[in-house]
Amino acid sequence: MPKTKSNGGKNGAKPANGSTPSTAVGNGGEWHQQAHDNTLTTNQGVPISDNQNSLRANARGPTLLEDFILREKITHFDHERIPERIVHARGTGVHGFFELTESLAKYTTAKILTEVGEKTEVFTRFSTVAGGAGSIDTPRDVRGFAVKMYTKEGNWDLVGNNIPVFFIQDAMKFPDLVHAVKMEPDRGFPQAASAHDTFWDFISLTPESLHMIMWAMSDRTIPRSLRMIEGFGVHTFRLLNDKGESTFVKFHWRPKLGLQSTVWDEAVKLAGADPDFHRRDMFESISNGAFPEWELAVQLFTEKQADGFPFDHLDATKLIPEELIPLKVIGRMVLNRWPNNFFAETEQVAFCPSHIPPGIDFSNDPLLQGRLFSYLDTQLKRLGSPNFHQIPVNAPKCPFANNQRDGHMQMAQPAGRVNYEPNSLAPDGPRERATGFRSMAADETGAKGRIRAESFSDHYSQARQFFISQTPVEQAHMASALVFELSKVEHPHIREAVVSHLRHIDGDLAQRVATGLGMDKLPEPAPTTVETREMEPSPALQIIGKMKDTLEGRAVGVLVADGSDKATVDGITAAVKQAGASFKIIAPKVGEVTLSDKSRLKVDGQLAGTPSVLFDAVALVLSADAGAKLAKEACAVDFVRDAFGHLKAIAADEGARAVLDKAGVEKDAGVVEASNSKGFVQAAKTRQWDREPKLRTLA
Ligand code: HDE
Repeated sequence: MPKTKSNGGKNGAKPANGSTPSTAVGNGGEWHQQAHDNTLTTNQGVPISDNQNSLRANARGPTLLEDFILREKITHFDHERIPERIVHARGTGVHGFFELTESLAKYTTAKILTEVGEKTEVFTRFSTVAGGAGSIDTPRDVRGFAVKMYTKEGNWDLVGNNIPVFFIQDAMKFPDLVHAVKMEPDRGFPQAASAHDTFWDFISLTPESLHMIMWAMSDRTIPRSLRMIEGFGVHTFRLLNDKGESTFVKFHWRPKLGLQSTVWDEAVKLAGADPDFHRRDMFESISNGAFPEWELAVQLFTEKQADGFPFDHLDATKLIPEELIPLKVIGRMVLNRWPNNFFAETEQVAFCPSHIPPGIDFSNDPLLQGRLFSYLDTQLKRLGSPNFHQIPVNAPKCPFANNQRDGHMQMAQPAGRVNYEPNSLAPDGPRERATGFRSMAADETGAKGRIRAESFSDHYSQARQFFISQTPVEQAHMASALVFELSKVEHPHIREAVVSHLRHIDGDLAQRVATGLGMDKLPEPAPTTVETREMEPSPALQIIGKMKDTLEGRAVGVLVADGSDKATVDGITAAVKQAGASFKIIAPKVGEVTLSDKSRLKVDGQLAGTPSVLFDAVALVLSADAGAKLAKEACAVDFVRDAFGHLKAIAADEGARAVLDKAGVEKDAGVVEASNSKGFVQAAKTRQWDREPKLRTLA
């Protein structure tokens, strides 16, 4: 056999697109870009002459152990993965900044909350909870909303969710909750789904979870975009001022684009159409300079006020209604820079609720107290070293110094002989300061024990308040979500047990779910020691109430084909752009189409691979010929049928009528003439809720 040697990409060309020199650690722990002349090297800097072939005894002989280049490359590859997060494994991270607009100096010494106009760098990671790192973006699930703020006084990690309450009251139950929701241990499924027996079994036996279940069954858990979710610190925290006085605080992030969700059938189809829907949406927004923004708002209250609440502010299954303690907006967060490297940043970022600067402190919430332990522990497991704070995304951006030394992957090279304190040998070395972090000097009295406070025992009143605060559309979605989830539960006694809890929340809801589950009669109400209290509805708990009358940040799909009318296409795309939305041109084939005036238009997506679930509204501009042809194409008919079924605005011209007819589209306020671009934009700003009862049976 002749000796052959493929030279692969070794043709003297520049390295592959986007390939940049690796970052390296310089002396003193400073990170810098190494000078690089495009030579491929080993990790020891040895230039590599052949990256295609391993070292072999002869052309067809065995590979030699001597091949240190092969061994280094394969070994590194074998070790590329680190343990994924046990929860929140699937995430999307973005850099940005926080800017304070109103000072809280009266309440806290924390500079990030007192220096108005100051911009603080942040890294924010959004996540689903139950699925693995490679799972879909659109399951019905809570979204994590974790913000690392690199303040002048140390990192502050506000590790929250898009729902203001949690399933459980005590950290002791967290492993049980997570075991129950993740895939079942014998069969290894379902992935990223709560619709299975073990989850609902646990829930049915954990009445404190019912308030969170109401939120989880609402459309909050099927968001349209990570740019359109709220964030909540969930627990009560404390602010401490210079006199050592404490004020309780709850943190809220509110999206500038307003809230927006998908409908369930859409979320299901999105999972197939684009498993990375939310990550891609964020990536594209950042790439296009449409930077998502949130307001930071606080609810501030005193111990005395808290004592007067009809629930315990230390109980994470309760929220403080905005009607009781209004929100005060104090700043804004803008996300504007995509990470350079997903693994280095989004995967290795290590959030810990215990990371707080002076002037902020914890409350006694037993869930928070458990979290203060868990996150540091989990980072040690995942990142493998107590030096995880040296990874650039985790490192504070203010100076930090102490006498901690050594450990796996120590990157710093602290000079000198002093690594202890007190010392007399390094008078300039790090010393404690009176202005440093202090805990609230709280008096703690009472008997030690494994006790759940009596004030934590009302599990249904706020669940009811949430349900009765929703619009009828949202209530119907919740009831239908419960029917969907419980229909996947095999054990009838679990379904019944859940309905028995719903009876304490709302009789009508319980009946609708029972009917949806085909139950002959309602099960008895679950035993309880605390009767449900009637509370005033709180419209702030709705999604529909928090939608904005805008198309900003949304996306429109425009279906065209050869012969489409140019003026109509131009009219729609211009109106969409002017409304602050983006659009994509879709056609039966990629490349270009020839419009009515023979001009050519670039196509962004092929019809079969770009279904309407990817858009907030769609427009069809088709010649009579193209319309007749596409009426026979399942993907074109589905494009329209789904847009209609998902309650979206549809603009269509005369030629597109054949496709609309085939899809069974009936004229309503959301179906507009393609020439009426203004009307289309207006209709596209909302979903056509009135259409829904005509299309599907909701519980
Ligand atoms: Fe977490 N949670 N959690 N959690 N959590 C983790 O930490 C935990 C809870 C939240 O983007 C883990 O780094 C316990 C509430 C977010 O990297 C772990 C308890 C809230 C993220 C952990 C809770 C959250 C996590 C897994 C009950 C909303 C993702 C990987 C006591 C306020 C952060 C990791 C990121 C991640 C433990 C409850 C939010 C195991 C023990 C309540 C957003 O440490």
